[in-house]
Amino acid sequence: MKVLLTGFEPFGGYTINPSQLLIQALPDHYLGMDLVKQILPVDHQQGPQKMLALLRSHQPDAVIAFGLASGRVQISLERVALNLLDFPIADNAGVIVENQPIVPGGPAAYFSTLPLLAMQAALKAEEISAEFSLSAGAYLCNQVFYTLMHEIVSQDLNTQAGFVHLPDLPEQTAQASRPVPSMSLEVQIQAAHILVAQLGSSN
Ligand code: PCA
Repeated sequence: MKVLLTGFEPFGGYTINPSQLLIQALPDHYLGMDLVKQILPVDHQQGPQKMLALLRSHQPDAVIAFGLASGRVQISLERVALNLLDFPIADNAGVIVENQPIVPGGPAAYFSTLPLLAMQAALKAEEISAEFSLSAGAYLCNQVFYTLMHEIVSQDLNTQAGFVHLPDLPEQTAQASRPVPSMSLEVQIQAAHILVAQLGSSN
């Protein structure tokens, strides 16, 4: 089984992104699976293009895309990708896209096909708190998530796929003027292993 795992480069004034550090820390092989690990640019053109190129060149059996959602308290298992670009801040190319579809005329939304129930239960069993989320936002993470699901459905691929948002790392929040929740990289890396181990489960 081949699994594509992606993270994002830093954006929005941060110098680090937990999803990048997490991807870099994961092994190349785990539980008999080959893990293809890649970092995506926070760029409304290059980010989705790179995801599509990776899908086409590696033809993975499963994809878990990771990104940072600053302020989230738990590992957030995203349920749905929306056909909407409405950036709260500029991407790393300096572009803000407002109130546009990702795929004009495309479906309003796609559901994750990852085994989210099994993933949440497995995380909780290891005392890592995890929630379901009904919004991956309207920025790059949602754009890459929607692009990924749209390609799988349009090409009729048999690929399990979805998106997971991560909390900030403690070092990202230390200088904040108000309290911001965080989760250590060590726990986030453990969570990623648990999520990968659940691939192939049916729910
Ligand atoms: N988080 C952003 C984009 C890159 C990332 O790590 C988002 O939630 O859209």
